[in-house]
Amino acid sequence: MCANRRASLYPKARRARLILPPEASRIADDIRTMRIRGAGLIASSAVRALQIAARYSSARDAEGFVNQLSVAARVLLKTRPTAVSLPNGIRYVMHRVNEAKAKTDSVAETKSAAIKAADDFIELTRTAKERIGKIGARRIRSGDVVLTHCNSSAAISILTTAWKQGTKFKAFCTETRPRFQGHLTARALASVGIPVTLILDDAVRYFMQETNTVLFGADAITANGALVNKVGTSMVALAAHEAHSKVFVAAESYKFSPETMIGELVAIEERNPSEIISKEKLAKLGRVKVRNPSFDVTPPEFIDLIITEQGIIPPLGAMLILQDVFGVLTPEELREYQTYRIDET
Ligand code: RUB
Repeated sequence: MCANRRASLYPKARRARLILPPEASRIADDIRTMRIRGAGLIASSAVRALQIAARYSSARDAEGFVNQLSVAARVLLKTRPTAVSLPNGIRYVMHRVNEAKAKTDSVAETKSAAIKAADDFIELTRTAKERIGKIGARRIRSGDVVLTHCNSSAAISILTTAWKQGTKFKAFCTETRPRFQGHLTARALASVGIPVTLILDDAVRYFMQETNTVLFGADAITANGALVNKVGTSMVALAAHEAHSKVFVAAESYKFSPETMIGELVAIEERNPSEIISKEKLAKLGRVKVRNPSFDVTPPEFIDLIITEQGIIPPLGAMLILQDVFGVLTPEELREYQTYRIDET
């Protein structure tokens, strides 16, 4: 039996368990099933799982170690397709592992480079969110009415920081169907005392007349400054544009997509229709198809500012962040980035 044939006999999750140590495999499952969700947490959790795989590796030389880790990286990359922070986190670690391997054959040294890189990335995600909170809080003013969509820890960091600094404002949170992540945002904002009103996604344009600021998180920012975020974001941004409300995006620099510098598109995840309607109810509708994209793309024209941990940029400044984080890609680096792409795994 050839290797491919044997592999295809295992269901996906079971195969992942064979490649990743159990603790890491659980993290992969949690990302896949959205027990772990939100682009920032997806990235730091996947990197944590990669670190666990590094620790458990029984490879005898640096090359074997890197090969094992690359296989683990590929499994993790497949867990969710849209959050660019995930491949960027994996690349952050693998780039440093490859650099270490270029200098030494020692498996111990290569392993410790992997463990350190993972710790560094996780720390980066923590400090970036804190900085975004501080930088973004300056853009929220007393009397503002801020509308949020979905559940972004970076956006929450801005609003809770502003509130704790004494800025008095109100918030509208959309429910964010079909998975109601807006409830999480409403709870987080209300828990620090912010007056919150939960609204239907469909009521956004109705309430836009009372709103002066819209704040989104990001799953990805493209080279031209477009935002990929929870489905519905572009409709909210369109309503804000029409009403002349400000649109801010909170996005850590590792959410900027390097592939889009060379014209690639960000993959949009389509989830199971059962999140929208049960099989039984659907059957009663007759011959009806259901589609459930989880994200959409908001053009840069509808965005006023992107708040990153490096400072605030207009959407057309996205390239500055990309060049700062990734540099101008040499053909060799480009090959390495493309190794850790979601859709090629
Ligand atoms: C979550 C979502 C969030 C971004 C940013 O979608 O769209 O706005 O991921 O979140 P899902 P954060 O629930 O499908 O993962 O700022 O926490 O990284």
